[in-house]
Amino acid sequence: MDRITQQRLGDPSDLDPGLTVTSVAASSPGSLRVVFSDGHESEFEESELLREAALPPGDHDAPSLQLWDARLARFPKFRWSAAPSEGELAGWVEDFLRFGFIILQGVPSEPGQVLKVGAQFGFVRETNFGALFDVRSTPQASDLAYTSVHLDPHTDNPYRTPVPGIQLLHCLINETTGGLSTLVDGFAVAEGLRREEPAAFKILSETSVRFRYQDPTTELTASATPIELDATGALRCIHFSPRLDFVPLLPFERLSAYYAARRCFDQRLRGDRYLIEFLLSTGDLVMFDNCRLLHGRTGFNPAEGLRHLQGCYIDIDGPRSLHRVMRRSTNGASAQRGQ
Ligand SMILES: O=C(O)CCC(=O)C(=O)O
Repeated sequence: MDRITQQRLGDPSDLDPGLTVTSVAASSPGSLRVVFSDGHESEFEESELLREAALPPGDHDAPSLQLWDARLARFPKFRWSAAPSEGELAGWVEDFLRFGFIILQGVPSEPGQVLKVGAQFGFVRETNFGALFDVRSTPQASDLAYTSVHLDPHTDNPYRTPVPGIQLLHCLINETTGGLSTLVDGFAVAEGLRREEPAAFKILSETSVRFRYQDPTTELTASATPIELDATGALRCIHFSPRLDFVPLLPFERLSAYYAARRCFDQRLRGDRYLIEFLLSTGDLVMFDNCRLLHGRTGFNPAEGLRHLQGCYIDIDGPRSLHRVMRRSTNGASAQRGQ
């Protein structure tokens, strides 16, 4: 093991498969001396071995997810600052990891500001739409987001590999009476489906559908199950965009079952039980996990005035890394104080 990088210098596959531990003895308080059958001896911290052995797979050190529905009483909303204190930033990140979104208020309504907020949490992910994209109603739009129509809850860019992890939308101006933002906790909806309609849940987690995007210079396509699970059966990512999915040719019965399941999921995503609706006013910014939450908006009338948001994507692991690094400095400070 390299002491500085904490990375292994040797490959475990090169060890003798018959290698065993021949003795373990306490060498000093809290330390163990382990002798192996090839004669190698090593010193281990007892607490480190126990901590490592107890780790469950996945994001064990992130705050637990708090699944929510339309009854969500307190929106995770904060006053934005260009130079937040460590405590403020920790609060933003923790609520983001718990609820899958946060709303930041008081972000200066200047073009490009969304990139500065994105950079506070991680690395901006550029796509064919640019590092930053303008969400406003335009003629000849390349995406329905750039019109004034109502958008049902969807995850962004399911045709991209990997999908953008986190999306930020910053309101520069909204002079219309419509254009309300909507969010749904896709994980809460999927867990509800797993409990109440297990056959629908199963088919949506086993049937790959194709998503496609094309414009004059770009053609992207990717396949994914609408509900993606990890090896343990836990939810990993929702891939759902009612305007972009193409279902493969399947035996009739399976296709009918798939469509029934899709309808059931979609009705729950759009229904009053799970959906929250709110107005993004000038200076408000919403940041959400594009693997867990679905977003949309109500339609608006551009004749009433301007509605202009700017958006960007950042990688999914930025806030998770930030959370660990901040905990590391808190733990370090406690250790230094002898706690
Ligand atoms: O206009 C909005 O509020 C959302 C637009 C949207 O869905 C998107 O940019 O992905």
